[in-house]
Amino acid sequence: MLMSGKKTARAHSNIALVKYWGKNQELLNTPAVGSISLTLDNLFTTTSVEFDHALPSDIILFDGSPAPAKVSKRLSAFLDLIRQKANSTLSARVETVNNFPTAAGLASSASGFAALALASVSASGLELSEIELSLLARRGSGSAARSIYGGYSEMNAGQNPDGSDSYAVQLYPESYWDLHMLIAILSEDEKPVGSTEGMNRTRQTSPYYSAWIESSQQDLDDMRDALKRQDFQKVGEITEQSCLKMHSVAMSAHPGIIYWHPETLKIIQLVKQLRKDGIEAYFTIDAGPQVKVLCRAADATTIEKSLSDEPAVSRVISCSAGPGAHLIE
Ligand code: 2P0
Repeated sequence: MLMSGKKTARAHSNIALVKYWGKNQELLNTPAVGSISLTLDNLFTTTSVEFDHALPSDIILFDGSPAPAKVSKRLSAFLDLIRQKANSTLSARVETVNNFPTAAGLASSASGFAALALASVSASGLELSEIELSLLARRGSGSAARSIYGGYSEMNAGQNPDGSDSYAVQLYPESYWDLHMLIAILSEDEKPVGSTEGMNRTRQTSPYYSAWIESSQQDLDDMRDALKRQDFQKVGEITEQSCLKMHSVAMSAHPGIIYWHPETLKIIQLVKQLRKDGIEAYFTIDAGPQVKVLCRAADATTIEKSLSDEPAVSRVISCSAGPGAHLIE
């Protein structure tokens, strides 16, 4: 292995406008549907990796403390993919820090595995293209494949049995359009059902799963077209519809998976009221209770104030489009 010392990478979270929910192959972590996302500037993970002869096994620090066993196991399994590529058996020291609550539906695994992919690839001396990095990040977490890129990205579900066409590409850079995403934090608790488990249960038990898969292709086509035309109303409408369909299919699993809190619905109603009042805002929700509000930059301050005034909202994180994964000093 060509050792390159300690390398540090930063990757930003992304929020899907057209959602991914369901896997084709669990081992290769290939998604059953494509997805389209916006990478966010103010939510990110910073990760350092150093491969070291002196280490008997991987050491993984998460926000300054030893990572829980489940997290360490998942990260070490990911590092095994790099070791395989680099033909090495060296253990690594990994330090990873999120600037936002972990595992509460803020896409921490997206920024986490994108940062880990870039840092570990460069610490091992490998040189990979963006597509190769996206393929690798996908093995850690499906949504991480999109966080390799800044701005607007599209993940292909792919068809190849080896997963080789299951990667994301950038549709537009962060400078393309001045959209904002306001994240209303309702609870910072860890979600009750992880995404991977939720997706598997949905595929195995929901009677609506095939309808979800079939209808997603049209959402992707429509979203690509709306982004191209910068048709904000259309982008917002598809975003809400894709979110509602994703949660409906998860709720119809057995046992049903409900990520929403009562306050989640309250914020949905607030967003609808804002629209009635002439302010263009659209909601989306991931595998957690938080509501993300998509809006134009010019309306962000007004909407942020409305959200902050809600007693259920503990804080609002205001984001615009963010950059792709990059190395830092
Ligand atoms: C998404 N989510 O498209 C969807 C919408 C959450 C709801 O991708 O199992 O952590 O690691 O591939 O990427 C969150 O799931 O799942 C996710 P795995 P991931 O953003």
